[in-house]
Amino acid sequence: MNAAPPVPDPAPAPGSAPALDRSLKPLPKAPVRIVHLGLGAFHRSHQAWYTQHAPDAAEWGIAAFTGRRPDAAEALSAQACLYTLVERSAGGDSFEVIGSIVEAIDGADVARLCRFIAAPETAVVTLTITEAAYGLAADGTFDADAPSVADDLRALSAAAAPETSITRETSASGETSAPRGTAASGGARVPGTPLGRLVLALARRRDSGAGPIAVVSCDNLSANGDVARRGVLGMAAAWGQDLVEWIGANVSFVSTSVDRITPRTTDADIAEVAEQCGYRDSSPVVAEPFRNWVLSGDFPAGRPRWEDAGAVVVDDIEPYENRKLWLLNGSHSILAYAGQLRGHATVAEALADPLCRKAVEDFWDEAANHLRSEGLDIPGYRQALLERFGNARIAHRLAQIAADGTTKLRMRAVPVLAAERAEGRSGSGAALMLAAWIDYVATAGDFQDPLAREIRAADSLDGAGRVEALLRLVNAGIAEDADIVSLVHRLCGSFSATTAAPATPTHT
Ligand code: CS2
Repeated sequence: MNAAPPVPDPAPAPGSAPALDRSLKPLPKAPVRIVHLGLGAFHRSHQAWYTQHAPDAAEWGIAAFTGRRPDAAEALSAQACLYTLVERSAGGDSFEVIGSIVEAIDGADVARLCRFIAAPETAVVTLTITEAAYGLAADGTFDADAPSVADDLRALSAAAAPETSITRETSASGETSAPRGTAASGGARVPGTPLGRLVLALARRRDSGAGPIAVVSCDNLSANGDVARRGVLGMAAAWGQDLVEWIGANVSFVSTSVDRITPRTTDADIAEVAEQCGYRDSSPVVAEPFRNWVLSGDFPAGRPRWEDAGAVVVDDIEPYENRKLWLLNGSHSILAYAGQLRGHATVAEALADPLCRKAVEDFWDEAANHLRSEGLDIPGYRQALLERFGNARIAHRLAQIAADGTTKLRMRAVPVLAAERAEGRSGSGAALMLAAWIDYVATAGDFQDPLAREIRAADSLDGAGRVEALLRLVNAGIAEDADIVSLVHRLCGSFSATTAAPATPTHT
């Protein structure tokens, strides 16, 4: 079997373009050995790319499940799960068909998820479920009271009861099927969160005797493997101590740092693929040429040789993770909030604004004080980021990055702020990121955040009380420090559209 990247036939005349899957020679599909939760553009530009480029790709197919909606699975399934990766550099685009995803499935199809995870061939579960989906409270502990988590805890506890049909069905045949958000036939509700679904499927794996497995978080969280473990064990407690113990002994939680800028696909991208490749692809994905994957942890049932495709396996992931989370994601958040306040729409536009650029550089200086491990090459990393962010052909929308601010700022601003203050400095660069977010939520008509309701309530207060209430949603510790509250309060208003930029303006 050969899972090497397929090569399209010569392009047909524009206008009569066949669908992508029809224009390729039929491809052998690798057997499913990886299950992915969170089928979105980033998974397709990153883990699916690494899997396709591993030398043993022919042995490792991915069954990818969507999150909230079935759309991505339907679109991909309609073209045999093949899609085009458009690698977009400042100089031009190149195109590659990716075939490592072999099944694309609606996340609500928990029966299929249970079947795949209970199969002994399945060795790895990867996750891109977003930072907000790990069920963490502002203090980093598992938040059993969050409404979607509480629903799933009830669902899992009901499913674990021997008399419920969900248990009978999953243990007898591997089938646990119910329409989205409704009860399974015997009355037990199917979990709706990714981790709730994963716990149900892990219970099935335990019952089937398929043995140990690795869960690999690919979300932008520090110590994401530990966070995933906390979330999974928190959910599993509702099922019972026996499952908690089985997971403790059989599930390895791998931490990773993932990197590849992947803006949302636009209609223009779809049209470009049709024109350049000569076939119709409803679901291409656009990404920058740069990619990076650092992994740390055990794979008890094996994994593809991702390191031969450029992934890096390390014993201590923390320095890499912090470098990426603080320097890349942290500055992304500054640009997202400050940039939109200044009227910009994309990362490249915001970076070209001297006021935003200065905020980024100041924050980087602070973060660099705490990135001291050997080999991190912070100057080189910063320079590369300026080039990556400056790639204006990648229209990376600030509105996309601005989502889920409470969860993201907890990882991106708070650790640098705390580390700076612990060394006797103000941490004003990190505080400015928080201030920009506070100004942004006041002006943004609509934004996505797991705590959107609480943000609206806090935002209705005034003055320092408002700042304190908003900071509390990010991290209780910073809200309780009067000096930090007053620093952030003073920095609010720094990015109003009329604030004068330093010399050499490039922005109108
Ligand atoms: C971004 C990330 O949306 C965001 O929060 O900061 O998605 C970022 O583009 C990726 O982590 C790049 O690897």
